[in-house]
Amino acid sequence: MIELIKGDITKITVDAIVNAANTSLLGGGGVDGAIHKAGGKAILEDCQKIRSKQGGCKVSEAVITTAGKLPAKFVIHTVGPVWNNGNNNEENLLAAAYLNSLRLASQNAIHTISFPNISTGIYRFPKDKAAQIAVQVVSDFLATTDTIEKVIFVCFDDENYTLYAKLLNQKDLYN
Ligand code: AR6
Repeated sequence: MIELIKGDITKITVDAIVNAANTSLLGGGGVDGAIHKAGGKAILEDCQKIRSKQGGCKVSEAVITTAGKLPAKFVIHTVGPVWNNGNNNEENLLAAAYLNSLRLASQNAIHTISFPNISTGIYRFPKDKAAQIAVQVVSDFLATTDTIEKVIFVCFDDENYTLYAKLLNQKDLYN
């Protein structure tokens, strides 16, 4: 099932929280900053271990760490694309970021997972396009998995919340 919540992703209890990270995995602003701040240094320590093994995380790929003090078992860090007028395969890269996060979650026996609106802040991906991609990829994946039971879209701003509410209501009509 898919749930929609407006609020702060660091406050919601799930098995795994997805982070909209950058390729360095060293933290940043936006939701990344909030996750590292609330989760504490254990998350950064795990990220540094991953960096020394594989040198960070490429755009659209995903890695998994502890969730530190967050109300979750894991954080899945993925890197969305920076929007550049749609000329750099951004839509496919965003879809792959969602898909790779879901695959990694299911490989780690994660049943509940929350997503922020990846790339729609500092990376400037158009919110309507991003919401359509997120809802499509997640719905398609849920139809193929027994492991993941619940995906929560956590919207921080009103614009994203309204876009997701509309899309998810339309989906209900089809199901
Ligand atoms: N809970 C849920 N959503 C949030 C929160 C929160 N606490 N804080 C912000 N958002 P952004 P990006 C929303 O900029 O566009 C970082 O510096 C926000 O309103 O966090 O993928 C990284 O290190 C927006 O809708 O991520 C990268 O360098 C969404 O989260 C870069 O930003 C994503 O906004 C990644 O940029």
